[in-house]
Amino acid sequence: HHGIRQVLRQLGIQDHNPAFSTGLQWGGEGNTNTRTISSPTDGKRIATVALATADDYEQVVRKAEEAFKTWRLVPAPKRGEIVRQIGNKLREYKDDLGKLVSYEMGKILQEGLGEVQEMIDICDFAVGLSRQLHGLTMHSERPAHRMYEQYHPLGLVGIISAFNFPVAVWSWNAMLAAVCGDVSIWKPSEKTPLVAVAVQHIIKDVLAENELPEGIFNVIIGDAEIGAKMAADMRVPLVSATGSTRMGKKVGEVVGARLGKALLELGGNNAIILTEHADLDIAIRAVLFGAVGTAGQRCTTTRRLIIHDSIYDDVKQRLLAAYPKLPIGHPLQDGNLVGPLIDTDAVQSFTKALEAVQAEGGTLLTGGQVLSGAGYETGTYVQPALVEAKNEYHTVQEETFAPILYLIKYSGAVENAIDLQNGVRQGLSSSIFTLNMREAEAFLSATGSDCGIANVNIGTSGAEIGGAFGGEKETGGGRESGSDAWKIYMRRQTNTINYSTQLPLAQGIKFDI
Ligand code: UN1
Repeated sequence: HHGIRQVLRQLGIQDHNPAFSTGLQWGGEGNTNTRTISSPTDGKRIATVALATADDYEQVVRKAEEAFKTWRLVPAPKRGEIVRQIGNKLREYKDDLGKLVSYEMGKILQEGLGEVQEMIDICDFAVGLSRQLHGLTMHSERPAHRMYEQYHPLGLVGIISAFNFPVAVWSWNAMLAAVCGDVSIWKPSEKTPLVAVAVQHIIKDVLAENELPEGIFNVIIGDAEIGAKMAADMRVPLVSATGSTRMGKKVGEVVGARLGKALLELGGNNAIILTEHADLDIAIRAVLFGAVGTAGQRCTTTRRLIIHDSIYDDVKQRLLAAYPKLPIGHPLQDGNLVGPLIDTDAVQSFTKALEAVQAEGGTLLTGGQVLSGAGYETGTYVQPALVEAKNEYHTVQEETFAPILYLIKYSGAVENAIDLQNGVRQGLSSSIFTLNMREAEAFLSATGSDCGIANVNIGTSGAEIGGAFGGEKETGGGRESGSDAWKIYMRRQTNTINYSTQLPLAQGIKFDI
């Protein structure tokens, strides 16, 4: 069925998989604590993984510390060469990895392949970056003095990734960290560890072919306790965590208490504004991809649609026509656009949010059912929901990681829509559809969207890797992927050099003995 056994074999997934890898070695095979991974698509058991112990964690950190001593001395462009080889191997395995992402996580194959493409793209980006880890030079105020800044490798980077992008978000962190001279320890989501095992097999081959030491890229499979260890560990100067705001607050607090660096990419409550000047033909397509793509389980998923009252009924009718026609089913089956939710807990959150929003006065327009019958036996497939609601409803203020789109009406000027869009605790992605230049520029201005991502005539999801990715407020403030996001993976040093025969002091201070 869908050739999944063949894919697992190609990717080196065993029936029982080890708990950790220090790059060249696997370990923790015999651990008694294990987890069975079943596909949300058909409920079938895929394989088991062992869960790491506290001792395993220690072993991984020790190997990583050792490897850092070597890796930081490898010239950055040579580190880029290793990342180039990883990118090439990912190209070779793109089909298999895409299928495994799809089967283990539940996103449709096109999106699984897209996720692997994001990994390939960030590898290319990181290779170029490996020759561009630039600092600035400044003019010293003192004669015969030179001043400049440089970036040095930081050390061990902990990467906690989420189930919804089980490999791409890790690669944004790990590939940048690698060219920056850092070593990484990856804790994948315990819901999607197999694709991490698969990627680690690929990395392991590249490390072995290049006779690199143990410990440059590590993976450790465990529950929240392993994440908590990493957050508290002084030996890990940077912890990058993707997931819920609840999780991020805990990680941020613990890392902050030891004054480590935390890169947080947490919840979103992303809105699209449709003004009276929107090109609705492209807007509706963007809304559909944003709201039901990945079954509403992206952190960039469109959760709120803020619609001008003059076009409200038209938009509502168009969505009401499209929603019942959504092809929902097995994500590896051609033609399906909506796969399952990750598990039945997620289905429960979906159902509960719909009950709650209706109790607050919202109107369920369509969808909301948990699907049953042939092909839907797992109880993880749902009919995406459209709900008429008010922005201030408690339920609308929360991120429910499921396909619920709230329709919210505004009247008057675009500023009213922007107020609604900003009127939530999260600040990841935002978008406006308008052909009116004044509206678009107002949305992008200092009094416009308060999000880390603000798009015009493009939806909230599907960002390119070349830009910095992340958001403000409860989204956590971190920036990953493109632009100058690499800087957080390095330590910055300002250097002033005196080549004169005098010792002039800055600020003209006289201190003669
Ligand atoms: C996420 O959901 O954590 O912009 C990342 C997007 C994707 C990445 C999403 N490129 O939707």
